[in-house]
Amino acid sequence: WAQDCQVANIQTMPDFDKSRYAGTWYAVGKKDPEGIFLIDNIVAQFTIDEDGKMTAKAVGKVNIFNNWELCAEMFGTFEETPESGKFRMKYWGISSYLQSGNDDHWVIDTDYDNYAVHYSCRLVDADGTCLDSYSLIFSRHPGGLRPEDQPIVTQKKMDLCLLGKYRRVEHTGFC
Ligand code: ODT
Repeated sequence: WAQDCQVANIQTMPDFDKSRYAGTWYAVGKKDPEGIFLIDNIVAQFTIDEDGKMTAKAVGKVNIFNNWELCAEMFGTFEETPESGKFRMKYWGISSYLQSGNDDHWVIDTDYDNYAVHYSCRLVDADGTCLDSYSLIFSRHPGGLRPEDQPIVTQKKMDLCLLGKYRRVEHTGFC
């Protein structure tokens, strides 16, 4: 049923626990949106502040002004929704020439200790499928996913109708 590709039918993490989610996540795979921003060396750090709200910092290599590679420092705040795995993410960069915006931020699945699958649909088509999405596969380990987590992540990519649309995210120490 999740494979009808309807955004409204996408299942997110049940009883998502943001405290267990806190800490550092290394992006190991990414499905890009239109007008890709973050390229590689993407590391996100989630924090729960004193009033229980989730915030995050992320770094990643970006290309701006066509040919200028730099390490972007980004910030995000997360607004909760009735579904614990679904957030609205407001984000901005440390500099004005970096992207800013407001996206859906869905945690599709995580075991908190090893892997996480993130998804965001920016534009829902008239037929209910997604016209412009991005998705990140995160690992707690900079070297990548553990072999035992790979089939789980592959299944989630299928549920998101994005199997085959991901690329590997390199970590070279650029950021
Ligand atoms: O790379 C793209 O093209 C889309 C990226 C959108 C901007 C990401 C802004 C990050 C804000 C702070 C950190 C949040 C962590 C987010 C985790 C996943 C989404 C990038």
